[in-house]
Amino acid sequence: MTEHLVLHGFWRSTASWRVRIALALKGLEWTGIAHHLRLGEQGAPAYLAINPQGFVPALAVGDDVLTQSMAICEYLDEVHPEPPLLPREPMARAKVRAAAQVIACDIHPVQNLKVLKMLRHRGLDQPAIDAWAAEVIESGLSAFAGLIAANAGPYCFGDKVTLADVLLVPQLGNARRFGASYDFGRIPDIEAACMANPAFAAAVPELQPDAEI
Ligand SMILES: N[C@@H](CCC(=O)N[C@@H](CS)C(=O)NCC(=O)O)C(=O)O
Repeated sequence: MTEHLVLHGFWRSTASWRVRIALALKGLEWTGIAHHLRLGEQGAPAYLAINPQGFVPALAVGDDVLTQSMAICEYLDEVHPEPPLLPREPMARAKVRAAAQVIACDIHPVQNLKVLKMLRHRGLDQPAIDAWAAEVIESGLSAFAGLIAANAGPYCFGDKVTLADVLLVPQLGNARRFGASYDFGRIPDIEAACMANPAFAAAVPELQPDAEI
């Protein structure tokens, strides 16, 4: 029996967006609970009891709770193996994880809301903060493009969607928000290929019930 899945997220959170894509790729039903990040709801005691980091997403699986979007995506992939998000072969698997981690570990944490707020508290004005985020995103995505350059398309790693695509598409949403360029190598073509997939199309922020547009 599949346990009930509840996604704690926020429409514009790219880490929540990753999980929405993974859930849709796996064809899983879920319900959502929105935590408004700009209003600071991620810091409410009731939510900190769910995720002491005060970050979305968190995925409740029955009575259990998972945090960290990459761990959640990999959990979903292990419990619902089709279609796979990671290749079986260890070298190929490690390369997909490495590309995904460029975004999850090296780009996103340096430009997430918490860090941008810290910059504001240290005196940076909004244009300087946006420029910080854009610089981090552009240098990271340029490296990401180099890492996958030799692979065939239409996706990051050939003709199957992987975790790298699941991480890339939301990060491009953040690139647009901060006015960062992402016209590096195959990246725009990969986004177009992903967005033709209904799972990616359904996961976009603008279609979420808590969207403010
Ligand atoms: N490494 C975490 C990052 C989660 C994260 O940074 N979430 C952001 C939204 S995308 C958040 O909740 N920010 C709230 C804040 O910075 O206060 C993951 O992948 O789940």
